[in-house]
Amino acid sequence: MSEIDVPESHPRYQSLLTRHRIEAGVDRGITSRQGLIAEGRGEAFDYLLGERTTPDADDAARAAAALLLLAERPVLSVNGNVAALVPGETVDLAAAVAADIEVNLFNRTDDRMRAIAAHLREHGADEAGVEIRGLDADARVPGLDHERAKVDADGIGGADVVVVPLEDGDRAEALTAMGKAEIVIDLNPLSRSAQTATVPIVDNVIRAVPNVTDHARDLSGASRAEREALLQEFDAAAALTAAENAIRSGDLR
Ligand code: PTJ
Repeated sequence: MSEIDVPESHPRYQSLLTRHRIEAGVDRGITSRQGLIAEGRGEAFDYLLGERTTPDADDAARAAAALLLLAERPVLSVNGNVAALVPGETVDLAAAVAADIEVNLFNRTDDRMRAIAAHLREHGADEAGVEIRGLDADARVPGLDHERAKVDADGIGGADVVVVPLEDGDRAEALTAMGKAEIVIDLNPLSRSAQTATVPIVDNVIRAVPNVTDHARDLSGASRAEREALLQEFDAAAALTAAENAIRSGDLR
């Protein structure tokens, strides 16, 4: 048995675990109620994908790992859904690629910012030497007129590569305009964020984050040239088309 009293062999195990984590996130003041709706939207795409990491999503995860290892100042952006679904896994990824984590919320409140930072610390951020940012909010992303514009100057503000999971919005485009590269994790290949990403990963964040970590560990001994070659070979437009085709031909059973 696991945290949801359902055996891991249950055919809907992953989906039930995901729902449970989101519900618990809302109860703890980490996830917004809109996060429940966002989860439902994601689940529909995941259902059509067969709730699996496709080979194309796996290639994207490897390219993302290469990009993070090439980065000088990588930052993983975390919202209320990501904090509820993959807190420990996000800390593990940050540690594997020497990234900071920054809490960045669409429905920003001081209470939620603090609750999420505390939740990430409970999942080992301090022990792993991972910095949790976002509370200073002493810089702005130009061109955004909502709360996601608030960033830390020494976090997302100064980053060269930003991981943007689970967000159908205009921030990825605004970050590109600032000269940053983005890795977007989103189950909808047509979301605005996925469409503008340097590396879009069309996969459930619950599978994608640990997968990028595995690739990063695997690439830890690779040379700069090898990492650059991986990135060069990656074709974002082709990856998005492959994901869309997989979803459109997906099975509804
Ligand atoms: O915590 P906050 O205040 O920052 O708010 C976070 C949410 C997620 C509520 C907010 O960003 C939002 O409303 O997002 P959207 O516009 O619903 O976009 C969420 C995107 O993530 C959609 O394209 C979904 O398909 C996708 N998605 C949902 N669940 C998952 C997912 N992608 C990957 N893994 C998931 N588990």
